[in-house]
Amino acid sequence: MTWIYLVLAAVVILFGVGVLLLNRRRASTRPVAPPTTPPRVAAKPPRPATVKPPAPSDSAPPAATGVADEDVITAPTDVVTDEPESFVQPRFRDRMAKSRALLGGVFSGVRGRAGITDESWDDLEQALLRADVGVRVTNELLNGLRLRVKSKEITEPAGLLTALQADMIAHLDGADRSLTFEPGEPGSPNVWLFVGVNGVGKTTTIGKVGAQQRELGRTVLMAAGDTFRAAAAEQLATWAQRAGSQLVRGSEGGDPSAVIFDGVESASARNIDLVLADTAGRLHNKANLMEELRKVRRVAAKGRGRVTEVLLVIDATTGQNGLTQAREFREATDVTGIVLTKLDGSAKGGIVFAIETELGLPVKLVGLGETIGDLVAFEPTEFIEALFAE
Ligand SMILES: Nc1nc2c(ncn2[C@@H]2O[C@H](COP(=O)(O)OP(=O)(O)O)[C@@H](O)[C@H]2O)c(=O)[nH]1
Ligand SMILES: [Mg+2]
Repeated sequence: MTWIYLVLAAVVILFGVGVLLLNRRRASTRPVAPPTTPPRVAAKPPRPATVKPPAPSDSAPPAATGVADEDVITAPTDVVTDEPESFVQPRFRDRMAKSRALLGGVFSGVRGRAGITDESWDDLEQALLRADVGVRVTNELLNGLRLRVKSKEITEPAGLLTALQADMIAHLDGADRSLTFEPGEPGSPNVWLFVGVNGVGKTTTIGKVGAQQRELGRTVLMAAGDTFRAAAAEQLATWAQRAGSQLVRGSEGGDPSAVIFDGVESASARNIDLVLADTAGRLHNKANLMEELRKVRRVAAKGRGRVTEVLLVIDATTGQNGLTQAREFREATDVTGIVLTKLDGSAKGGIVFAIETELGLPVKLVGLGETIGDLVAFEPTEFIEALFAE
């Protein structure tokens, strides 16, 4: 008889274990909603994705050539719970000493004269041109002021400088500088693409933007589309960790479009709000690079992703050279805005005028340093006041 009891007991235990396992499995396949206010947990490094090198394809986007499941770079990490490092944003006036040094001396020279003389006009013209404001805008600004001096509306050097400051602000005012984020269906992430030549600060900017967007309560995935060097993905991985974001990366030399495609798919599957897509700033030749970018753009919007920003990153220290590069990028992709980096290290802050006038694109963000908080929204009034500050 005892053996009957033993068998019965075994059956009951097995049944209990079965029910337990079943419940577990159900719980683990349940989709996890993205946290609206992310819970505080200790920072943990994003687990690097296991990667299968994508099939080489230079002529068409992977989706168009039918990316087989096994070609897709394996999905990244757990749902984001990590918070970004905390940060403080600098003010323009704290970081623009170089531009101010260039203009400030000239302004005080002009102010120190008894009246408005030919030298005053020459000094102002020289200073604006040296600050890279550009010939066109410099002429526009000074011609307007000349008329007002002629009509005796302005009679004093101090008045001239006040008017110049106001005109410079007015010149930049009114542009839409907001970053477009369209809340939509769950599983349909916004994609912001970052383009620009090598070394301008794309990867660093993505890190900073990621941290800011996480602060706004959005979940973020970074896609390491710069497959040109392995170190580029490493660098982005570090930023993803600091910014509390997920990461999708491919293999060195792999197809950038495939990485970005997979980034968007991963984000979509995990209801992540925003994909920040990094790209390479150089390829074997310029035509190649531009074709690559067109492809990346197409592929990013292929699935459920919506490309709502294409941000062209320009290094402020390169002055007018940056403008020539910018024109090529604008022709290759539909750029929606400019990120002007390294304004802290540049005396050529006037490039903002040249960019907006020559390219017809708004400067949306400005880099004021190398740390995670050193990216600010572009504010014309604060910017110009920083240039004129004593
Ligand atoms: N001073 C300063 N340095 C910056 C800024 N943005 C980026 N950098 C530096 O510029 C260098 C190149 O940046 P990176 O993001 O790798 O450029 P990428 O090649 O375009 O991705 C790095 O040393 C960054 O720290 C900025 O706003 N100010
Ligand atoms: Mg980079």
